[in-house]
Amino acid sequence: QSIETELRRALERQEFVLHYQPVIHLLSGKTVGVEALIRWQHPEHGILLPDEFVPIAEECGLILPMGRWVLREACSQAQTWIQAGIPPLTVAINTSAFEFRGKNFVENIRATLAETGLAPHLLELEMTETVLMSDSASTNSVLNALVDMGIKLAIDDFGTGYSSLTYLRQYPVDALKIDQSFVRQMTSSTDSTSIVDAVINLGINLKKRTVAEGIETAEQHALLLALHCDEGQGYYFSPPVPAGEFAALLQSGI
Ligand code: G
Ligand code: G
Ligand code: MN
Ligand code: NA
Repeated sequence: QSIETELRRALERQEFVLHYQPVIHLLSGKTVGVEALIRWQHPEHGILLPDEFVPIAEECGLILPMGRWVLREACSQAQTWIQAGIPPLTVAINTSAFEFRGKNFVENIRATLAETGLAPHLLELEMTETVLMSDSASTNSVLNALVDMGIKLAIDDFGTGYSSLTYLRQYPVDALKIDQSFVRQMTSSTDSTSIVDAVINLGINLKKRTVAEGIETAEQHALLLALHCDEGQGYYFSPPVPAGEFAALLQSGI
């Protein structure tokens, strides 16, 4: 059977799960957020990563129901943590450009927030530069509707797309997520260090939060702190973990 059929069935059988990676405020060391990342618990192949099935879901349109599931699951989990007494964390979800263009995208988010009770300012949507490059009146109105609702917007993999900086002026973005390729090369390549430094300064001047991705070493952590990067995530702090392990992770004071 086709992978498309399998994907459809996996949605029905609830074989998808979200793993959560903490986002740390670098100066205080406190966990201030969490990024939700989808995984497929395949009955035969074990845990599959999104690169193996998200592109297929985008091709066949299943990304729309999948995205709605991710949104509801992440908001509901974030609200569950709040009710358990964990200090409120911003929950970031990855949104595909296809979802942005889908009908009822904004209304579905509004309904999901109402249903789960999560405060809008605790939801952050991560989108790639591609979404912003489509430069249409509808992109603008969708983003403004989200911001009016109080939702946060972040540009994922910043620096790897077309990198026209025009959209930073045009769209109400809150945060820049510095791609892990720059972070990885930072301590060996002065060019990468310069790029990271420039992005952080762009963030400071435009009053946007900067979040470094893929921090793996103490050296990278120290350098980002010295460059005044606001937040970071990566294996140095914690890999993405199942929801059940996340509370323990916070208590251990990563
Ligand atoms: O850890 P990782 O293998 O989870 O993520 C790989 C890629 O998959 C990343 O580029 C991430 O943005 C994307 N991704 C992870 N979770 C989701 C999701 O729920 N929806 C979409 N559209 N993309 C996701
Ligand atoms: O594209 P996006 O930034 O959403 O994807 C994040 C991806 O990076 C996920 O696949 C996640 O599992 C992975 N990831 C998170 N932290 C690290 C890290 O420290 N090192 C590496 N190599 N990957 C990481
Ligand atoms: Mn992301
Ligand atoms: Na990224």
